Amino acid sequence: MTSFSLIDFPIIGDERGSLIALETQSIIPFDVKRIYYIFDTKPGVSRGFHAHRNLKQVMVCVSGKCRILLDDGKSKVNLWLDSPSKALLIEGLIWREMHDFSPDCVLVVMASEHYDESDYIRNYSDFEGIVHG
Ligand code: T46
Repeated sequence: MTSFSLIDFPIIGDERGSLIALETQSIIPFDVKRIYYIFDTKPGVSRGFHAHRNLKQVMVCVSGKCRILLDDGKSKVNLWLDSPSKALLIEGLIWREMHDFSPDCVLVVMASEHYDESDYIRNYSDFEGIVHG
């Protein structure tokens, strides 16, 4: 199963500017149970450094940008979330890190489950052990 992919949110634009509408099951491919956002990140701070056992998430920078590192245990990919219409879907066992937040970054995350600390794998060796069996 592909564990991450980019989603282009359709922009509804007119002479006044732009609007993006997100509906579950069509644009967001799961029922959203939780929304959180990360903002006012201090300079030089990185976040994440964990994987999830059973969680689907869509994340988008509605303002500013940040760099996301994704690691499936075999290879690592870096990508920038730098547009309100460019979202990232993560639905598998993926180690994620967020770096290089711009001062104006507001990273919005839509999640398929309520917050559950037991769903987190916060130790990289544990992550590798699970991925490689
Ligand atoms: C993820 C990345 C992209 C809550 O109480 N409820 C919540 O819904 C969340 C997300 C966090 N928290 C608490 C848990 C910690 O005490 O807020 C504190 C900071 O959470 P954390 O260190 O996990 O934050 P990040 O930025 O490292 O990771 C977050 C999400 O936790 C995670 O699921 O994928 O953003």
